[in-house]
Amino acid sequence: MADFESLANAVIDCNVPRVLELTQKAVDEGSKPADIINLGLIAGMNVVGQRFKKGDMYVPEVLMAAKAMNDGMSIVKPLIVEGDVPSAGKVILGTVSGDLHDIGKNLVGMMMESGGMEVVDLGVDVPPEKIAAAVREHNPDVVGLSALLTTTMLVMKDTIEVLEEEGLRDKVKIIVGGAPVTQDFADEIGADGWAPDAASAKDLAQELAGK
Ligand code: B1M
Repeated sequence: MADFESLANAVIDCNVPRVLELTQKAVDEGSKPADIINLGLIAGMNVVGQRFKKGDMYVPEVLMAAKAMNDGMSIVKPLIVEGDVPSAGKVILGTVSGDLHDIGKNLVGMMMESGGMEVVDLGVDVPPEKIAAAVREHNPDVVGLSALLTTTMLVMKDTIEVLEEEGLRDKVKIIVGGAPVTQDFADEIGADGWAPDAASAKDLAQELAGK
């Protein structure tokens, strides 16, 4: 059997050459793509998420680990047959209108992808109407909104109102986050959840997607 534990450890250590070597070895030995992803690459990234949550790992290390995981994924992805790796849910993600901060939002997206979720990232400065259009087009389980400014966090409320007006609110769960955003604020604007960091956002999105 392939050495999935060493592969997971190579992701945790952000060791790209070792991730590539062990992923290729697992493929050559005939391991299933789903096992390489779940028992090796994602298992490693899950540990990274837990350490980040506890403050034992920092943003640059998480970004490097995510890169190592993605490099490994690029070997396995072409081998995946549809249905091999069930999706843990689909998320529309964006930084709200007027706000250009995307480092945290990108980290949230990486964590969600590493947790097996499909992420449609709309980028930064995303107006409510664009979120509504994306909900109609992609039919996601969860909408994730990020804001870093005390002024732009108010656009989260506008976004929820537009989704309500367009009859889309009940089709999705909405989660919010970013430095100035709190659980109280999330409750006040009628969001379904708030997460303080990227790893918690992934856990929350998976829980709300219920897959
Ligand atoms: Co800006 N900026 N910035 N900035 N910036 C802050 C946010 C600020 C606190 C700095 C300060 O004054 N101390 C301040 C906001 C003050 C306020 O509103 N109360 C500020 C300001 C004022 C501004 C400008 C207005 C400055 C100016 O031009 N006068 C301007 C606004 C531009 C705009 O958006 N329209 C501006 C511009 C910029 C840069 C472009 C230079 C750059 C952004 C680059 C980029 O993102 N590509 C920038 C940066 C880097 C910062 C700081 C220094 C760092 C933000 C960051 O990336 N943190 C920031 C000060 C600070 O936070 N120390 C600051 C790291 C990141 C990993 O954390 O984004 O919090 P964070 O994400 C976390 C969690 O919040 C959570 O998970 C992430 C990972 O754990 N999270 C979610 C985030 N989104 C989530 C979504 C979820 C769940 C969790 O669910 C969907």
